[in-house]
Amino acid sequence: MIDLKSKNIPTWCPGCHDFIIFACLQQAINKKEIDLKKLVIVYDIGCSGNMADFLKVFGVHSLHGRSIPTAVGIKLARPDLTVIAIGGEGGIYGEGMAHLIAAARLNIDLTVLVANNQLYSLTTGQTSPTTPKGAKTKSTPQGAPSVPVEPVSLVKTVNPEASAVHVTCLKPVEVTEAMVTAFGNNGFNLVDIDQLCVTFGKQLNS
Ligand SMILES: Cc1ncc(C[n+]2csc(CCOP(=O)(O)OP(=O)(O)O)c2C)c(N)n1
Ligand code: SF4
Repeated sequence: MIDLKSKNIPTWCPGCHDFIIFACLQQAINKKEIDLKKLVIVYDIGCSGNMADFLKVFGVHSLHGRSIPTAVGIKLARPDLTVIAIGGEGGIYGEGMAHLIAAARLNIDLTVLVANNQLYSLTTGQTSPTTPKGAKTKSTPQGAPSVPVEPVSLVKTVNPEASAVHVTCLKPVEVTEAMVTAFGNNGFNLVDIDQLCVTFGKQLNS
């Protein structure tokens, strides 16, 4: 197995499920034997996006909500590359939602990995598009007012040919397998990953 860790020690809180996604992603890249010279990972802004500093692969640390258009641009310019976007649900289902829909509808050949902790965690735990209705967060002390978005159904609705799956960090083998499958598919792939934020999200039972 090729060591994909950079020299930087991860700064995530002890126990954060981002460590699991980090490990699964390294395993999946190795299992799929992706040519590292032809791999680009685009990171969103957020705790999950901080993986940009911890992985030793080519990549772009993009803007909040803009990892998908950055990834789409790379793929259109260099179709020979394997392109992965990774970010939190705040970036990808909130500010970046229109980009998710556009890339899925166009069936752009890339994989979007979402660390879905139901919160804006880097900014200390505000409600996000997947926070359960009624859940108390820093910005919704009386309970979140809206029903959460359903990303897998949403992607399948705008493009039935696209691949969209939901997995959880509580089952890391399934997370790795979902990534391996997505990397092998042509077309658009969403892997929505339940990821517990141990610091701000214990009340959410994710
Ligand atoms: C354009 C823009 N809007 C907002 C922010 C502030 N911001 C930085 S991280 C973040 C929340 C990230 O939440 P999420 O995408 O769910 O990732 P997590 O930290 O939970 O992994 C926000 C709102 C920003 N940096 N740029
Ligand atoms: S704030 Fe939450 S998501 Fe961010 S590193 Fe800490 S536990 Fe992980």
